[in-house]
This record gives sequence, structure tokens and C-alpha cells, in this order.
Amino acid sequence: MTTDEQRATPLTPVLSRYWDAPRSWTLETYRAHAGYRALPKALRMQPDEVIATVKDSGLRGRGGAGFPTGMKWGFIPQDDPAKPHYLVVNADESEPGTCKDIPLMLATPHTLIEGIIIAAYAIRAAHAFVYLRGEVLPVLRRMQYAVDEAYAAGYLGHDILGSGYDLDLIVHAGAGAYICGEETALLDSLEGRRGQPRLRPPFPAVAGLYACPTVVNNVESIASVPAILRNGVDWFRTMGSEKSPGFTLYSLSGHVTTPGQYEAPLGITLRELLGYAGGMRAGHELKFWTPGGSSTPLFTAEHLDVPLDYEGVGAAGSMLGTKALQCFDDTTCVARAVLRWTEFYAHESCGKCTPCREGTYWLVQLLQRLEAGRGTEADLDKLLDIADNINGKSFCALGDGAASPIVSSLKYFRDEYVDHLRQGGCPFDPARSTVWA
Ligand code: L3W
Ligand code: SF4
Repeated sequence: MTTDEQRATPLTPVLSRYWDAPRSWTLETYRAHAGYRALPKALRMQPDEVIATVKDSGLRGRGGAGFPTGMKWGFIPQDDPAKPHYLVVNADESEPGTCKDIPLMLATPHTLIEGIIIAAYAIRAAHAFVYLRGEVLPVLRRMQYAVDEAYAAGYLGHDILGSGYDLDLIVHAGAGAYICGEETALLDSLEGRRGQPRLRPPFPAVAGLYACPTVVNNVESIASVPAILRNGVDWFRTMGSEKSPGFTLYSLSGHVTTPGQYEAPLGITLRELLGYAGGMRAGHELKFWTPGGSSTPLFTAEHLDVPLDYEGVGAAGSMLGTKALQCFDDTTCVARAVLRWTEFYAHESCGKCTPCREGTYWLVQLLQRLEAGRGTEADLDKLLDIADNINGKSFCALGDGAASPIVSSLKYFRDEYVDHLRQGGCPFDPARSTVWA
């Protein structure tokens, strides 16, 4: 019998399949939608068999880097019984435009919990943590409610489903810093220290939480595991491509008629997704967009047919990142958008390394001047020079991310920056222009 989940359609709701169901977040609703059916199957397998299944599925990390999930689990060394293993779920969703993990945890927290139990069993961990962005109190409450339900039903705690396997799950709220989404800063924060990135290697798989072997995975990556165990590797591979298989959540935001989460196979294009989302708002054209949040180089309308998978977006000069498709129409000032993102990076820079700490500050100064039409054309080259001194020379990916919109906006929209200077102000300012809707 073909279930809703298995039916191949251009949109493939798996994770989001019953987000609209009444009381979707409860254990009762989860069970009514095949919930906790993958877990007994996993617990009957050897842990290494579970890892092999996830490896064979080709699932790649959904937090930004696309690193193969099963391979990461396989890195956990098994030769030191004195060192516990940990699973940490990165639920610190903060990348601008990214809004998939928070809705997932609000709507179906048990999907994540079932994935956590399976992943922790596979890597032989007795403790798992969900590191949640601190500002999102309703998500914290809902996750904790679901964890309590899972304990009461025997899915967490001692001797899970009579298998002899024990797991404790702790939901931990961070204090709301973007840098704590960087996996090693997250671990420092979880240990009670100020969240700043650690030098890698060693990677967390070798020396992570409390210097013990740790898997850090994104919410969506872990939540995808139960469906893979339930339906099989071949099913998962019917979607997406050889190197980027499966379904994923695309977050459409900005000047889109119906913004929201669209779950589809990897490799779908923005043109197709906009077709489902009713297109750009009436009377306006797409001007620029981010394929994976503001940390990924901008695309324009000429990239509407780029396959949204790791290879396709990479070949076109950007990154799939978190699949946060922020779409801006012809009323948007690119300099203002880039200034706003850069202010965010300057504010969130943890200050550990000079290129990012100082560079993001100077980028903001120059952009503020340019956006107000008070700079000079030499400032445009200064922007590129500073971005070049940040990109690849910073301690962590936040610096590279801050440089991305600067470089790509100047590549595609240099003339628009120059127009600010010629007009002595923003050409998109309502007082100067007719482009505002
Ligand atoms: C063991 C090795 N493990 C790599 C592991 C590593 C990590 C994963 C990917 O940045 C990107 C960034 C943001 N032995 C290993 C190994 N690993 N080699 O694989 O590592 P990496 O360094 O490729 O990336 P990353 O540090 O995880 C993530 C971009 O995502 N991004 C930001 C997203 C923000 C959020 C959020 O708000 N929550 O997700 C958006 O584009 O710029 O490039 O686990 O340990 N030899
Ligand atoms: Fe901190 Fe920025 Fe350096 Fe990362 S790149 S360590 S956020 S100062």
C-alpha cells in the first residue's frame, strides 16, 4: 500500500506532512501518523547497522554544510570505553531567513525525539541534548512537554521498549547568540562557558562535549532519520539526486505571495517553488535572493533554474546552506539589504578573531555611508578589500558568511551602489523614487 508519505509528488511532505493536524505536537497524534514505528526496528538492529543504513541513504546535514550524516556518526571512536559518547542537536536556528527547525519542533517535536533516540543508539550515547535558541520560549515548553510524554511512554529513560538501551534527553536553552549555532561554540556554551568557536581539529566527533566523542547534528537532519528507517534507503533515494538524495524543507520568505515552508526533493528550482508559492507579489519581479540564508552568496533572476541541491548551487557560485530562500523584488535597495545583514554579523561577531571583529565593524561604517549616498566610488573597492581580508582568514564560518553578501552584491549590483553616490541618496527612498509599492 502506498502511504501519503510514500506517494511521489513534486512537493514531498514528509516532515511537514501533518503540521496542520489538530494537536499535531502530541504523542497521540504522532503515533496516529506512524510515529515511533522506526524506533523498535532500529533497536532490533546492531548500532553499526543503523549507521550503515543512514550512510547508504546518503542523508546530508541540513544545517548548512551538507556533511554526510552517517559518515559523521561513523567517526565516533569506539576504542575507549572510559569516554562516554554524546549526541547534541543543534536547535540554535538563527541564520537570517531560516525558519524550518523552529516550526518543526513546534509542530512535531516527537519526530525529532524519535530521531534522537535512533541516532543516540547508533553512536552508543546514553545522553543527548537539544541546544535550543533561548528566545523561543514556546518551543522550549513544547519540546519539554514532548520529552516528558516520551519518558512517560517508555521511549526515553531506562530500558527503552525492553531493549536494554538507556537514554536521557536534556533540552537546554541557550542565551540567544548566533555564534552558538557554530558547533564548537555551542559545545562551550552547553558546558557553561561563553560561546566562542574552538579550533578544529579535533572535530567534535573526537573531542566534543566535555572533551568526549560527540555528534552534533541539525534538527532537520535528525528528524529525517525515522522516515528513512521506516520506508527504507531506496525510497529516500527516489527523491533528489545521487549526491544529494531525499527531501528537505525550503523556507520561502520575503516578497513572495505565500511565504512558508515547502518540503520538496533536493534539486527542485526556485522557479518551481515560486510556482507553488503563488509567485512574487503581484506586479513585481524577483530582483535577488539567497539560496541558503544571508551567509550564502546572492543569486539573481538568472539563477531561477539552478537545481537547489549541494552540487547545483555550488556550481552556480553559492552554497545551499540552510535552504532559506529570501526573495527580494524590484522595490528593494540591495545596499540597504546588505547593510542590514552586515549590521547583524557585526553585532553577532563573537570578537575572538581580528578579521571578523574589526572587519565587520568597518563594513558597516562604509555601507552606512554608501547607502546614504555620502561615500565615494573608492569605498566600493575598500568594501571588497575588507571582505577579502575576512573571507578565509577568520577563525570560523561567521566571518566568511559576513563577506558573502558584500562580494556577491557588488558582483551583480555595482551600478546600484554607484547610483546612490550619483543621486546623493538611496534611489529606492520613497521620497526620491516611484518604485515603492
Ligand atoms: C570529523 C572531519 N568531523 C567536517 C564535521 C564537522 C561539522 C560538519 C560540517 O558550518 C555551514 C557554514 C555556515 N572529522 C570532519 C568532520 N566534520 N570534517 O562535519 O563541517 P563544516 O566545517 O563543513 O561546516 P560547519 O562548521 O558545520 C556550517 C553555513 O553552514 N550556514 C550557517 C548556518 C546557520 C545555522 C543556524 O542558524 N543554526 O544552521 C549557512 O549557510 O556559514 O558554512 O559537524 O564537525 N574530518
Ligand atoms: Fe568570532 Fe567572527 Fe572570529 Fe568566528 S569569525 S571566531 S564569530 S570573531
